[in-house]
Amino acid sequence: MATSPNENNTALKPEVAKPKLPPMFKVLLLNDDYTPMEFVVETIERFFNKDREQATQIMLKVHTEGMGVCGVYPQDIAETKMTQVLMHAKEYQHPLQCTIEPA
Ligand code: TYC
Repeated sequence: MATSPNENNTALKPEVAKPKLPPMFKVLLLNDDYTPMEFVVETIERFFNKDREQATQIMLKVHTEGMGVCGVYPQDIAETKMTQVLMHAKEYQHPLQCTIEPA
């Protein structure tokens, strides 16, 4: 019997576009007893594109709860922001800590 085309179902299925979202990471600030509140607010404004009010809310959450999320980004951007915050804090000799974790 003549084999019909694609009898074994080997033809490629039409590709359905499935855009893959990159894994996201939270950038967290940690509380400490020494970094001035004003410095933390300015840091959040500068590196996370928040306005004064948003930055103040985040700073107060970190201050009262121990940590808080400044933003959620793809891994390379999250790592860059963490490094920027740590370098900025070091430059001004504040012990402010920043870390990332999977969202
Ligand atoms: N706890 C600090 C203070 O009382 C303020 C502070 C807030 C420090 C947030 C770090 O990530 C931080 N001066």
